[in-house]
Amino acid sequence: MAPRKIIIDTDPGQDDAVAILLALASPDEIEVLGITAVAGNVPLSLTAKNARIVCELAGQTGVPVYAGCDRPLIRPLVTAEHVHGKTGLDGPVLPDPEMPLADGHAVDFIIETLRKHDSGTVTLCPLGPLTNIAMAFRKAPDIVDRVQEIVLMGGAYFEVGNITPTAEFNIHVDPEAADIVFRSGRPIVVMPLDVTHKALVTKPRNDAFRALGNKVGIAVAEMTDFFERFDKEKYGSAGAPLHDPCVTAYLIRPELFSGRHVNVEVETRSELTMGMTVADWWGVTDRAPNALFIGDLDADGFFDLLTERLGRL
Ligand SMILES: [Ca+2]
Repeated sequence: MAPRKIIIDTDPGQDDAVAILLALASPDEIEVLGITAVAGNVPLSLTAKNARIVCELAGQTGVPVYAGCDRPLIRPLVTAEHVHGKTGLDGPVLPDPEMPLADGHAVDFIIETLRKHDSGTVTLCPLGPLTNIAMAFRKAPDIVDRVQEIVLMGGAYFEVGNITPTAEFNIHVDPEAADIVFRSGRPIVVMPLDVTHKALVTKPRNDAFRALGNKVGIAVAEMTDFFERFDKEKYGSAGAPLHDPCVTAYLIRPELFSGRHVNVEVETRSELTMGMTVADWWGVTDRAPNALFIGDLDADGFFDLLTERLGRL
């Protein structure tokens, strides 16, 4: 089977970095057409830089990286340096990128790519706030039906929230954008906190990254060392959750994940619960299902896959 064509929309972020590395290490299954940066974990200037740092770490400087929206559709930007550090990629010492940003705006790249390829052959993989994707859908409504699938990290139901008591960061930062995406009518797969909080980098798993001995394995181990202090303190968990790599792992081995096809709507009005993903997990409404909402994963299978692939870079 031909590899699946994807665009990674991202706000790196250590876990974004691992998600990108996993994709770039898996050319038999995934063809990365381009990477589009968005403001999120850190401001756009840093996410656009970090995306290129990650491509260079993977030795793949031919992947075009575009800068996109520098703020949410209508709200001021909220960032998460308290989790990811000042650079967004705190942990390893990595050189500034030499590869330039690609010319043009990320939103136009998304539009042109969807128009250029056969309808139904390009999957969008948002790993940050959904601003770029929503802007593209608004600017060029003709592309919406051309999207094969949207596989995204965001939201929560049982885990409720991480940036507010009821909202996950990516959705909270730009709830209006998330609302546009969830109403798009395209097939959506959601990796909420409910599953990503089960993808924990325990010490033996991080030791396995380090033991790969290559530049990538050591950098990922060092990113995790930094990233884990936040979740260990907050949740008392056994290690850092690898949120975004759930998206790229799903593209390679969907059988590692399980969930329910349910209705998911985004709260955009209540200041108290802004950005909450209201998932009808128990089927108590007659609202039509619009997303496969993932709830569980085979964590050992996930980390076996990830470690094996990082070893290829
Ligand atoms: Ca992210």
